[in-house]
Amino acid sequence: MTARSRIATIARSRIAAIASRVPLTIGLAALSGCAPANVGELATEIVEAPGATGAGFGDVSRAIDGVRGGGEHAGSLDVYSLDYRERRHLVLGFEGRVIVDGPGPDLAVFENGFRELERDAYFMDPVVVEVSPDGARWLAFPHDYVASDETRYEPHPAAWEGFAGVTPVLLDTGRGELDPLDPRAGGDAFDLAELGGERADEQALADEIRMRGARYVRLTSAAIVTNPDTGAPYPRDAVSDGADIDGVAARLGDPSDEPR
Ligand SMILES: [Ca+2]
Ligand SMILES: [Ca+2]
Repeated sequence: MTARSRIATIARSRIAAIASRVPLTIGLAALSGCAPANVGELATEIVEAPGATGAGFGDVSRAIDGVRGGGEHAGSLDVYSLDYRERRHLVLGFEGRVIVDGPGPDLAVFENGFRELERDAYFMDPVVVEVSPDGARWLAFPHDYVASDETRYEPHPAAWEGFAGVTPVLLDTGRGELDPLDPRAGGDAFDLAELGGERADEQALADEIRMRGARYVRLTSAAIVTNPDTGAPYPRDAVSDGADIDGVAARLGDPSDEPR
């Protein structure tokens, strides 16, 4: 048994021990009380993971097994790593449920970027995030690299508007009750309300997703996506080798033929 799983086992048995001492009435009161329920639920379905090996950072189950954020200054190792060769993207789903548009962010992506201690910079693997109602038609959340020189890599989250993989992850789903969509969870949040595009078909797809929900999320390292402002792939950190996905969470609902 690894140290980590031993700790998890101890934690579970301790929770069980505490729970067994709590009078049932208090438990029921807590359930029906004022504490807001977590609204963000983790993606638990692997839809596409080309190049996954099943071992180490090629083990795609690490993208659906909970989020183990390393905090402001460290990256999680509980991640599935994309690369620029075979593991070019990852598609996750919600086992038939759909992401719905509610107040504020509806989706959060947890990668493993962190703030460096030695210099004023972040280590990041920027990610383009797309959603789809059917796995065939995709629409990216608006994103824009706004560095003064877009041919050079800028190691600050502010330069990467609308990308995932740029904000440290504070959430650890193994402890506590923090909503994955709470800003205190860290990671990068997205709002279906902001979907759109310049073309009519993009607008129509955005409207459809807002009305009926999105079934799938596709994550692609920005370094293999073309920046329309330069015509070249987005620049990357010299030592980056692809985004590392710890998990994805979303506000979910059941699919419906009726507009929401
Ligand atoms: Ca929203
Ligand atoms: Ca994980």
